[in-house]
Amino acid sequence: MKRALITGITGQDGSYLADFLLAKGYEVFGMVRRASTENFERIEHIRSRIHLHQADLLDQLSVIELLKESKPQEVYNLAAQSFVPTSWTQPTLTGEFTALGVTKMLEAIKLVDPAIRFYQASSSEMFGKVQETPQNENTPFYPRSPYGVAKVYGHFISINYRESYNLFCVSGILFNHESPRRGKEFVTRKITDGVARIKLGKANEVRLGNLDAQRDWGFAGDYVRAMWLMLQQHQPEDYVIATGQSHSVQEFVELAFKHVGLDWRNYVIVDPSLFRPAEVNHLRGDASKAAQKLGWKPEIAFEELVVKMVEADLERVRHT
Ligand code: NAP
Ligand code: G4F
Repeated sequence: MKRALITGITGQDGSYLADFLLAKGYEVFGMVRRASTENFERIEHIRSRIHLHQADLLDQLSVIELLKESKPQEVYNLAAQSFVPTSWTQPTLTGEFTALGVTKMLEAIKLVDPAIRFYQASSSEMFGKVQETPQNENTPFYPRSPYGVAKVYGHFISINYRESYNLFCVSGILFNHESPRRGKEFVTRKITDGVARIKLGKANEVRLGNLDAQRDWGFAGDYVRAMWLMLQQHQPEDYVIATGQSHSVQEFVELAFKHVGLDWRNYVIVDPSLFRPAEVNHLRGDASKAAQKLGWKPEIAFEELVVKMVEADLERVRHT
């Protein structure tokens, strides 16, 4: 039985990846940080089938001990301060988690078992002020937030440990991916949660920022499959994972409201306080390398994703 360790298992991607690896027959270990109240909502359904260990990416010794205890063959490093706006209000903390945390994990792997295969959660946010469209593995980075800058560090330190110590490190440069398990502060989930609450009479409006921003949105369940595929290859390489199509925030809003028979213009308020100090205006990925080498392609299209998220929020809000 293969053993995998997931950091960030309580997050959106960590929970889908745990589902995926369990279905593949893996023994799954998850790193969780101590909190005064448990935050295991997304993994409640598999709690009895996974092993949770306390450690923190900020604490080197705890990461080393975690690898010694769990003895994984594969490590998926998904833990990060992942919300872009918070990276402006907590820039050094974001750097500690999202950038230096990667080095702590790589150092632990080098020390405990250099044969471990390592996946780093890189991000399309690294392309920021895009230098070409669509973006592929060779597109230069131009991050526009402290989060994006931290992810560039994590990306290059993974490449550096691959080249310096011959570790099996891969980075998945993932474009935005969403699901009913997405955190409610991210724009897609904020919209679908708002639509559900408005439709069911529990809210009158939803306040949003820049409706013109465009993203290449896919489904998180499809994207965790790509993470696993990257670690099964003979050579460690980096891959862009994306749908190849982008849509504006406004298009997402229109579809979500239309699905419940409402006109979005009656409910959406544009709030200038939600605009960012520096915006990433337009992202669109070219995942042809992943299609060719991994045989990966997304299975859920944009419209289906919007409907899936609205329906899940309607169901949840109805029962709360
Ligand atoms: P998420 O839902 O925000 O989950 C982040 C996870 O990281 C949570 O489990 C969180 O634990 C954990 N974490 C944060 N700081 C930690 C620390 N110091 N020690 C231990 N655990 C810590 O993020 P996601 O959407 O699943 O994304 C997963 C990864 O992919 C992140 O690295 C993100 O930056 C990256 N990424 C995401 C996307 C996307 O569109 N979703 C695209 C590209 C890259 P708590 O539950 O305790 O807070
Ligand atoms: O949903 P968002 O907060 O995601 P963002 O900033 O693209 O970051 C996500 O994707 C990255 C991959 O590219 C990940 F690395 C990162 O961890 C995270 O998962 O915002 C999307 C867009 C932005 O342009 C933002 O300005 O939506 C715009 N937006 C408009 N109104 C809003 C809002 N974003 C949020 N969060 N809240 C709003 O009210």
